[in-house]
Amino acid sequence: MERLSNTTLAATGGVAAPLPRESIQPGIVHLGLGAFARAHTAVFTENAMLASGDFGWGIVGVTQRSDAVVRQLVPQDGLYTVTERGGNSAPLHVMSSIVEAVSGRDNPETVVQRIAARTTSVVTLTITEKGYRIDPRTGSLNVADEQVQADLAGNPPLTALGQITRGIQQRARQDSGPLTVVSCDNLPGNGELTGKLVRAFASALPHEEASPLLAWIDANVTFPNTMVDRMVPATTSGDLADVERQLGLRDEGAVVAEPFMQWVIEDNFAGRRPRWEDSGALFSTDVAAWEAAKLRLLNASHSMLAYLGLAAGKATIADAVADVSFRTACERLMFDDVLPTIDLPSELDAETYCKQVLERFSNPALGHTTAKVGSDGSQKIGLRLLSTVRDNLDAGREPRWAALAVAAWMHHVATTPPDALDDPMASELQVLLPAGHDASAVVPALLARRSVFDEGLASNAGFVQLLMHWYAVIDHNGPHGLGNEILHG
Ligand code: CS2
Repeated sequence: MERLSNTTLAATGGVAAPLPRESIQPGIVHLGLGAFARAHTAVFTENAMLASGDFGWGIVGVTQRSDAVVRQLVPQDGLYTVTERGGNSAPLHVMSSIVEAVSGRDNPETVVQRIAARTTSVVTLTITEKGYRIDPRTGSLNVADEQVQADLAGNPPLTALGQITRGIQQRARQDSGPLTVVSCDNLPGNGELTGKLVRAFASALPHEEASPLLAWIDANVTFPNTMVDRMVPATTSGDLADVERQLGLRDEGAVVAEPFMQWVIEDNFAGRRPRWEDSGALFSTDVAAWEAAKLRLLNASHSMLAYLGLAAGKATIADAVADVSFRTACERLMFDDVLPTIDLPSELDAETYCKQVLERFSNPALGHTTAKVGSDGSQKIGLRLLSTVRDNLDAGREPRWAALAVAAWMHHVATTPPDALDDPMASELQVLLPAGHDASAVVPALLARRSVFDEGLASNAGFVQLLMHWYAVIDHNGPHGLGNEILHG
């Protein structure tokens, strides 16, 4: 079967790319060209170009560690398809907003040049939690990280923060004008955090480089906060075969997603920006509240379902939420533990939001695996669950349900074979684990991991007791006993 490309697509006369390709000019550099970016950020940008007629927002997409997406997209002239799965799905869509795909690992200097180009006014990023290289003890850039050190030493930068900061430095030298850096990862205050990390990188450079760079950043670069939302599972070979049948062409870069998508952005841009509001993005002054709601309600219950599901042998999130006890655990987490600790944005109604989240999890067509959502737990549980634990403990309440989710993560870590744990901290976690996997051994061992649990949490007797209780239930009672304890315990 022929590959999707400008020429083959025109020849099929079937599904068309709606954007006039020849008119699109690059305007955005996107770091982290994974499935999420192609199904979310790129879709908002493409639709904004279509709606506004301003075609100056073509995307230069950069891959981080692997060049797989570059190999998928380059032979296809950057074209790929988005397939929606579930009720109210739109028809297969051919996306044409990616004008160049660059391997950040193999061509870091090109990345710096693209960020520095006068035509670029926005850098967006979806590099996942671990891509930020945060030192959990300081909450700032981990300057002890080997790769960060190499980037600081002046090698062609391989970390995202190194690429952005070196790109900005080059921009300052070339006088390329203002830049807005838009983080689209599930981190509280993601824009503020990115600004802090960029400044930390710049400050760690030799003084004669650092001070003019920091001054230029203050005057020319902004870092708006955003909240992003769309469930995007990993594309399977079955998905590729489906697309091939519909399109009549082979698309190796295809992505699938739920129909729902949302983007809330702080309107704090240093220069030009796409008219994302024309494609449904919401510009808000209250992004922190949106982000907290999404992270602590949706992402937290997503993680909970992943680890409970993994303990009970459920392959997908839809299978896990179909279990009435697991669904109840999610409801209790959201209503009893999370909602009392956050202020919702005025546009959100708690009941409706939580109901909608559970409906979205139930989408059977999506095939979002518990393994995928459960990956990188060491990077996720602090943001998604431990903030809720802390806030409840501080208020004198028992974080019963958040503790269940954390215990389920511990059980996942303790029962997954060492080489199968999908987590950047896998080896550090494995080292801590005792030989057996019962509660009294595992819970204290993992609580000792200071980059995940701070001293206050690790020594809180009430929290430790909850973890021991839930861990033992998961480990001894089997899925049925666990369900009983959730529903009637
Ligand atoms: C998920 C998220 O994999 C995960 O950790 O919780 O990717 C989730 O699907 C998105 O944040 C939804 O917007």
